[in-house]
Amino acid sequence: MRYLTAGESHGPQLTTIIEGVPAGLTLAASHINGELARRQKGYGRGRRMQIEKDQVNILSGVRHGSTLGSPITLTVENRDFQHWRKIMGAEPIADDEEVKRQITRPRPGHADLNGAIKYGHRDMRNVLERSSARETTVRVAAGAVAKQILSELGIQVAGHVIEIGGVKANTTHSESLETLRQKAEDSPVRCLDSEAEKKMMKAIDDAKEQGDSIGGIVEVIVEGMPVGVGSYTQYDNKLDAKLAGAIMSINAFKGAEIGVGFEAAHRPGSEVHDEILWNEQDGYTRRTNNAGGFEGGMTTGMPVVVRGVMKPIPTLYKPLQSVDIDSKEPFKASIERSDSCAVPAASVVAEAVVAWELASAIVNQFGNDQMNVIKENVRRHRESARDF
Ligand code: EPS
Repeated sequence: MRYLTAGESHGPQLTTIIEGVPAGLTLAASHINGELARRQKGYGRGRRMQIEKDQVNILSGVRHGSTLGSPITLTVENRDFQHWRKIMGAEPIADDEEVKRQITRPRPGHADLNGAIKYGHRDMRNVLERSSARETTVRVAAGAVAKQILSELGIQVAGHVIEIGGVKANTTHSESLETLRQKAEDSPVRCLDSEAEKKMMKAIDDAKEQGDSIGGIVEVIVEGMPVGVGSYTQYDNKLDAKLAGAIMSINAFKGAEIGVGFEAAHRPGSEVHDEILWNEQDGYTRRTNNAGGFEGGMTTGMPVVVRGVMKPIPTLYKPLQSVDIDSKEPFKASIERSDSCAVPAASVVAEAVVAWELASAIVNQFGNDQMNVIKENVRRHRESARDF
């Protein structure tokens, strides 16, 4: 499966075209809209999210609630476009008409300067409109389709926030994935630890008051993956590597880890590797899950645990030092409306990109035309893996 996205943050709409989704998958706008709404929430979001009411239009590839196997086109309207028609319109403007809201003072940490140099844009709006995290809207839409594939195969995905602005959540929890999902859903910062939640909200308030922004860490957990998805045979077949790449592709993400991740550097092997057990009901299991569900680039059948770190959003109301690219004079960077913290929303994006990679790998490995065939192949594979 693959998909492309298109659209500018303040342009008319965002679009994704998804190819390779098997025929016969149950899919309705409601599956996607629920995910879009989750991404819009989260303490620390700015005013833009009060303008947008993200709703998907399914324009191809689905008929009577079921996928056809043909490309699926999904679009989401940018309501804010009505305020930006003149600035973001596709039509040429008259020579004597001034382009409004030009940006010539790049924001450190954003794509502004590098993108402007690369594409030769003197107005850096031409860069920021596409580099904006608004694009994650349709990545979440594509992820919702992937989640639907996983769900039909009995695979569940949940995400939560484990750190914001240096406030760490207690992550020793033993709830079921469903309880974890529900708790995260009920939290304004998608955090399971109610003490940490309050401190995170305070940290966001403080950052906002100071015109600053803060980042954090999100975690995605996936239960029910069959064993042996992905492969050790070639670098680009390693599924854990694809997950790391997917996490790093989310706007403002600077790192990814799987299982104990960087912590493995500090532990002896006896405290890292997960001992192997077998019982008749579950087949092979592990005493621990330090590997985060991966060995040799393949799933172990234990829960997949992926974390990603998001840097603070680079658009600051207390702007950092920059240079005006026209005058070359030192200036404070441009001030644009922004969020003071988007980590809770980013955890929904992280779920989407992880779901996408896992669903793609399953579809590739277990036959990719018809959902029923994939279901049957996965069922048989689970059975033979248990008795292996
Ligand atoms: C973003 C800036 C803000 C955010 C935006 C990402 O948008 P605006 O410039 O319109 O205020 O709200 O995020 C979204 C629009 C979204 O849907 O998540 C940026 O510069 O990356």
